[in-house]
Amino acid sequence: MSLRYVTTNEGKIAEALEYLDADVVQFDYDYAEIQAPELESIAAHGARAAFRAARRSDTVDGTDTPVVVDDAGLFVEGLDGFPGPYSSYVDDTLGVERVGELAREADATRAQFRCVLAYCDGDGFEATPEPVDREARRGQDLSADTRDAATTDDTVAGGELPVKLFVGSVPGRIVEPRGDGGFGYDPIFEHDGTTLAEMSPTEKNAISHRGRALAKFADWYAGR
Ligand code: ITT
Repeated sequence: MSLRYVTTNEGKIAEALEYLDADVVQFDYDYAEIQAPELESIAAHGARAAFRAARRSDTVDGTDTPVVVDDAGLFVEGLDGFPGPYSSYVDDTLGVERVGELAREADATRAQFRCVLAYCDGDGFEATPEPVDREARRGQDLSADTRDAATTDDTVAGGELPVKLFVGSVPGRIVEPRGDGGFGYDPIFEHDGTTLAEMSPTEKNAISHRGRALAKFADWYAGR
């Protein structure tokens, strides 16, 4: 059965294909990202929304198609984790080079990249406890969660759709842009003297946040 990799970013698909021999297809579904301080909640929420959208769009032989959402972010330590879960918005507004300048001007160049993969197939399995900071989300869109829990079509016995999370991270530092490969923040993120944009896709996968999360996911998925 094919696996839908939920992203609008083709760079992510290219990296994912190196790990997953399953029949992976890109599911270009731009799910509304909730505002939350950690990637885990955003990815889990996205996986449930994407699974429901995939189920609406087609059901192969009466079997639901599994989905995996990939949410990533750059966390600059000396800037309190900025841009973190807002990396996409900040890329679109300030731009990657400006983020690099801000970090260097503040002499805050230690950083890490994090990636969270969230898997959902509509079946019951031992889900990952999902950290949700209710305080931070007070007044935000809690209604979606309430609706999820209340709609029988979206639930399995015992609660809302289970989601399994796989996390990967890589430490590094922010430098002046170098290299033409990769995408997003790759040119300003250096690991062991080389920016991610200077690495081949295989070299990046071997050390990257996504590669680490994908390796864990591929292991688990092979046994499923
Ligand atoms: P989707 O949400 O559709 O998957 P996106 O590119 O917006 O696409 P994210 O929200 O996960 O994906 O990414 C947040 C930002 O971080 C965005 O600007 C990406 O380009 C960037 N990013 C994600 N993974 C990256 C990686 O491996 N290397 C460099 N930048 C990355």
